[in-house]
Amino acid sequence: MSETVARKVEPSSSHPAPRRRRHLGIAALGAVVALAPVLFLSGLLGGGAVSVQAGSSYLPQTRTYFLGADEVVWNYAPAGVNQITGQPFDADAAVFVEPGPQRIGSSYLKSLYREYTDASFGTLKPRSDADQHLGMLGPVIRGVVGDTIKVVFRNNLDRPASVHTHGVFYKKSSEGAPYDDGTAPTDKADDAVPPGGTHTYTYGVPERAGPGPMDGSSVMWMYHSHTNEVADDYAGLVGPMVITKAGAARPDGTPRDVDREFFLQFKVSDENQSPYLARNIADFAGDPASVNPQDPEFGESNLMHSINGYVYGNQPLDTVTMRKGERVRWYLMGMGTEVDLHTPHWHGNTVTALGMRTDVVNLLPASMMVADMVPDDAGTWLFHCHVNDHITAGMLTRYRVLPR
Ligand SMILES: [Cu+2]
Repeated sequence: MSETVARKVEPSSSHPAPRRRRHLGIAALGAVVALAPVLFLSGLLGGGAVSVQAGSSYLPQTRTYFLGADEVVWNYAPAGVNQITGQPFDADAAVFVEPGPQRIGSSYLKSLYREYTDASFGTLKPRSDADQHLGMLGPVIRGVVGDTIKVVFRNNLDRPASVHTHGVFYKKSSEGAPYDDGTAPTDKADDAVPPGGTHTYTYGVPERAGPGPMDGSSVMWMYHSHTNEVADDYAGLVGPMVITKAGAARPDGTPRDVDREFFLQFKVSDENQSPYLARNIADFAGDPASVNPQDPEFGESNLMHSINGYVYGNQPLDTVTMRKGERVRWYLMGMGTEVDLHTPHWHGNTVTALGMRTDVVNLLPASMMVADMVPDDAGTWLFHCHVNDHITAGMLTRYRVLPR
């Protein structure tokens, strides 16, 4: 299939044509097993001695998450209007969100990670108010340096999938990625969990998975399916992970010196490369038989310039609300391909990131960025990718700072 997609009718001055537009776009905390109060854990998962902050009284735990990969119909624009302008979608926006005879519109079948209450995978764990902003992302998986994290993964999809994490310590049986690594078949059950299958991934959290010398009290990692990595990403199988310094965490693993955490993924979600493209055409286009998947205008309409799966400010504002003076930590991540160069910009307030004061940070595919904000300016503020083309295509949201 051609991956070359030309932009729909745009002045050549601003969009020289032809252009390559791959614009794509846990209590579960179940089993919490307190081990002995240790300052040093030896042989964690075979990873050798792990220092757990001399002087800390932190009791390392095993945190267990029940993670399903589910088929979900996701609407990138649930409000049905452009919530940045406060107006109905204009012609530029309609390309991406309005259904039509040869348009899928704003709803697509996706594969999403969702959290369940237990190993029966019969009951979804309700998302807390604090997690409502996650949108399309999987649940936040948390650990503290010294912990062990277990992810019990159930594949409810019709194709193989996996869980591959960044940052934490894993053996080959928990890497979640198939390639010729010379390992035995017993170490490959994690690579591609079959439809209906279950696999338990085990991760150590040594010091090298936690905050480094220049970090704050917590760092971000990500997890995603790595069985068919590109298609799995465009299907939507991605989520955030946070590791907090021992001695700096609340019992639930959140950093004590932070009042609110937000996790936002900037991605041009290319629905043309989703494994569900044919089904999405059949289910959502007005006249499926007339759709030509190679048509550049059709291709363009499926490039969803989204933040957590929302376009044109459709992320509910209530879910990204904080108070003046609170200690707010933003965890941002990129994903995707060469069009996924994003520069998230906060209006109204500043952050510190990488030790510097700024109000714009940089994201590339699979970048992870932590930015701390103590908002001093109340109001409803724009938060958007500063890449011009991405602004036009809807990669914008809002955040709200209430008075103290
Ligand atoms: Cu961008």
